[in-house]
Amino acid sequence: MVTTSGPQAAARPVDAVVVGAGLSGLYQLHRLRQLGLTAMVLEAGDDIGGTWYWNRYPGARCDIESMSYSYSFSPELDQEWEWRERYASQPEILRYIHHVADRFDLRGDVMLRTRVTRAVYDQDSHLWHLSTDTGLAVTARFVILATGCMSVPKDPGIPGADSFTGAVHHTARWPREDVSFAGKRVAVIGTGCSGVQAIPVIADEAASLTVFQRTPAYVLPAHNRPLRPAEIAQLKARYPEFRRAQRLSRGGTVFEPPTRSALEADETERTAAYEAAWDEGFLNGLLRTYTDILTDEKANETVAEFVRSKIRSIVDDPATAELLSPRTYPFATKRPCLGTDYYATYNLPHVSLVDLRTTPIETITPRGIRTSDGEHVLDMIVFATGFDALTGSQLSIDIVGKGGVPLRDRWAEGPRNYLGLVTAGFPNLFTVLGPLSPSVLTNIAVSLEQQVEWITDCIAHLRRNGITEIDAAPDAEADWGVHVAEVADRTLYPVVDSWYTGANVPGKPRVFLAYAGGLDRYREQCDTVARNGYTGFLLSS
Ligand code: N01
Repeated sequence: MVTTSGPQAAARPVDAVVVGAGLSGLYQLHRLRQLGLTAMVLEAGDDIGGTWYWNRYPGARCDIESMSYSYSFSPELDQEWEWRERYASQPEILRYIHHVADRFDLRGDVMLRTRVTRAVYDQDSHLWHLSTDTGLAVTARFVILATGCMSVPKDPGIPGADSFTGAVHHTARWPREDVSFAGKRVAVIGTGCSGVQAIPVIADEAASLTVFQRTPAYVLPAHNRPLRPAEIAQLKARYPEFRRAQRLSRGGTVFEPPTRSALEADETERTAAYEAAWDEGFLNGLLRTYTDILTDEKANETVAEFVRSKIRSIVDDPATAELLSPRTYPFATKRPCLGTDYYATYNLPHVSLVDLRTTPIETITPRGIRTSDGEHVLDMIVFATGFDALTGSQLSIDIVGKGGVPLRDRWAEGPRNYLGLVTAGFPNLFTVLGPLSPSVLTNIAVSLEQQVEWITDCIAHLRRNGITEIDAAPDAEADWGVHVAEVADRTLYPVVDSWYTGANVPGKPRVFLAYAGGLDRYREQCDTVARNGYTGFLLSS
């Protein structure tokens, strides 16, 4: 009954199609196979790796420690893979993903260079019909969107971009071949995590680097270094226990939760706590010093000012230090960044900073970038301008559910789904790391395993019980949306324009896009739903 057709049709039928061959998609394939399902992964890129395939810009590196940011499902894999650095570089993570694909023999079911363009649900047969840009058509009972939370680069929308005669690159679509900056006048537009990682590396080689900044980031030092054999051995010895702790944790990383408000501590104590966190070099180190950094503006301001004091102590020119100091939004309400030598880079004589708040870009010209202050002549422009996050990758596929309703219409006022997993009217279509789930607020390596395992168990349950369709009940979906918003409203997140709220993309509905209640609570809710027979879902045979 389940068939593939079209010019490059695969010979075998599939029960499930997974879209995307990144960390989520590959693990989903592995689990579906273990269940005895036939599954195929359709991947737009010409190799596996997802985020770590596309984001190969200079300096790209994970900002969660390597021994935490990796699959936990195989104790053997944990023991045999040896991470080299505290924070793994993009090439090292890509090597790891290739190793996993080989070790679990996953490549045979991955179809590369195949972008899913349309998915239409047939209500009578309970099957999804997928079309791709190669002409391949696939029919499957289940579709799992493992399309990533940051996979559609945002159009920076700067006029004249096509007229530039030099080289143009986007950090999220970096070419596979080496890009040389030697002797070049380079511009970077954007100072989010991608720009922050690329800027010091580009500055190392370029003749000149001009950074065009609209909003400064809070950048914490990574203190990256090679891992010592003894510490690797030590963690490997207790990996099972460590992995368990990660799974039960709030955000997928293991730490001692804070117990006090920042406002209960005096300034000396607070500064000591912040200094210790700064010296440790964890992305969320400062966030974890006190309980209320993300919920109380006054508490938050104590950290924000601490970071500003660090910027002033590193950057020689006080005017530049001030421009680099975030003042328009609370700490961590836009994602903080982990950097290496980021602020010190601005002390280099060939590096300059353009503040787009006072001198906005008017246009890109054939020779460079013109701001209200004049033209900057350039050889290369690097866009580090971010993504249409969380919903972009799903809405870039023309998904049509029950009654011919397009997902784009269903989500016209923001994403709707139940548990971040299934949207009502789009049965048998699951999402991993999608909107309204913990995803981007957690260590996604842990989050994706939780969701993939839940989806796999759910599909197993459906098959065991002869159920052909699972859909989200509209009232359960509505309640989940309310819950996600309520939890977000207890924090400072929603007040800020960021990609978390969709505000970085013109015309995108302004909704807080992730579940801020914690992975531990989220897991508990998902497990309870499953244990009680998939409450809130509509099951039909
Ligand atoms: O994108 P961003 P990113 N003119 O949206 C500016 C993950 N990540 O690719 O803030 C001028 O954060 C924009 O300015 P503003 C991580 O989750 C992880 O850097 O909109 N400027 C901002 O400065 C991260 O948060 C790692 O005012 C324009 C920047 O471009 C997420 O990906 C590494 C502009 C965009 O920052 C996204 O990070 C890298 C315009 N027209 C990324 N448009 C890890 O380490 C945008 N900007 C795992």
